Amino acid sequence: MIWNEKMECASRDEMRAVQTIRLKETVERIYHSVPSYRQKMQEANLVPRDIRSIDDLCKLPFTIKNDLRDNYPFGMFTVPMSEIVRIHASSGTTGKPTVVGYTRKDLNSWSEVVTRSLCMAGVHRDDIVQVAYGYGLFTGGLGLHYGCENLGASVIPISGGNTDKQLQLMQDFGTSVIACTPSYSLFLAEEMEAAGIKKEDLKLRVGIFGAEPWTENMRREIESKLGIKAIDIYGLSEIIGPGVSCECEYQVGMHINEDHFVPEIIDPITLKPLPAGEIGELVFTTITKEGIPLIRYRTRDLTRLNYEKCACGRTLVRMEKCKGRSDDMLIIRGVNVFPSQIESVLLEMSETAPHYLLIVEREGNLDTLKLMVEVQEQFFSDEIRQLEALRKKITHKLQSTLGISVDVKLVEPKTIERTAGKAKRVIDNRKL
Ligand code: DLL
Repeated sequence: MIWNEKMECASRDEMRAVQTIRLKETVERIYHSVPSYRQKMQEANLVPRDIRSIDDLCKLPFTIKNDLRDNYPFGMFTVPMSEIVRIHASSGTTGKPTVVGYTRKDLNSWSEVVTRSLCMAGVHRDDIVQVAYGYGLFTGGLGLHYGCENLGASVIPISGGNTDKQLQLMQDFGTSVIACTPSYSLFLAEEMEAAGIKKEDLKLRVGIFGAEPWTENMRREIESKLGIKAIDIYGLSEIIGPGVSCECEYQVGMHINEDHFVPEIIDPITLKPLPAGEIGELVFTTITKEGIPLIRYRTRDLTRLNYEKCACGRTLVRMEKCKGRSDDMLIIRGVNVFPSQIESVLLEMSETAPHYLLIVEREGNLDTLKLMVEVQEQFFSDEIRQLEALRKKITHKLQSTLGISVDVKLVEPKTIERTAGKAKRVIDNRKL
């Protein structure tokens, strides 16, 4: 089923007309209510009336994650707080998270795009959807939740983790759709095997997987182990959360809800737009958002766009599976982690030196993050108890800053390799 045929199957001209009207409104709104963005436009010698059509989008200045941090927490909101009905946040590049606010209209648009995504995935109102993305500041849980309710499916808001309970409810409630990170779905499959539960014993038929990159090989593995169709869903909290784009049953690219989020692909070095079909950095402009509309937000995700009509009948442009990032953000068990966040924790402590190495592995189907960090000469001790106390302190600080557990290993001063050029801080051994 196509949820909103008018928008999802519009002709290119119709779509561009809608985008033009909405872009102009958005630029007006931001220019008059976000001083930092107005300043950027002034520096580029632009006023809102210079933006006459969607083709003028490329004249506008970019927005980056640091702009949100510099205006922390609410400085980029364009409505008074009395209009904001929900706040979410995701990791920033250092200590402070990136905060986003939604008006009631924003929440409705969000439900709309998630509902469209679920329909693309072949989910319908008779389905029982187990939402195993985290509920909380992360947008995954609540984003999927309201989309399912809007569709009329039965949602089980179990949130992430608690694998035994996940499996129990899956059997007892007859869950037909699972929504979680792709790596967690493989973990569930492993645990099922260990518990002697066969895929034939379950009613699962579709998985809605996103929040982290995954490959076609992983898709095949998930599909065969769980006996389901594995659908890729993409989004980021700055733009709205999950539902920015999603695959349809044909699984050849994710349809972008471009009447809400206008995509561009740019060269991350020259920042110039690239022609359709070339791989580059994905940039989004939100054109319906009220709480925190963003102009030309650089996602740092690398992909390419395909404007051909899809076999499903939708004309919404498709983005390919993400090919990586143009920055150093890692996604560990669905949680965004910047090496710089870890560095700031280490720099705050007098006992550690800013020489460290992060090692990411995939053990079974779960990501693990190991930190090797040098202890300062004067704190390096022969007494194991003291070192263990320091290790625990770092582990605890990292857990509260990043929201995930890190396996900390203290090493002697001057043992981590120094390089003359760019330090290699991260070794990612996952085969993604
Ligand atoms: O991960 C929103 C989300 C929740 C999407 C549930 C899908 C499902 P953030 O925490 O802000 O938001 O992280 C956004 O995660 O820029 C990508 O790098 C990555 N990402 C999200 N979906 C995918 C995907 C949510 N399907 C960042 N494939 C994005 C690859 C993804 N990477």
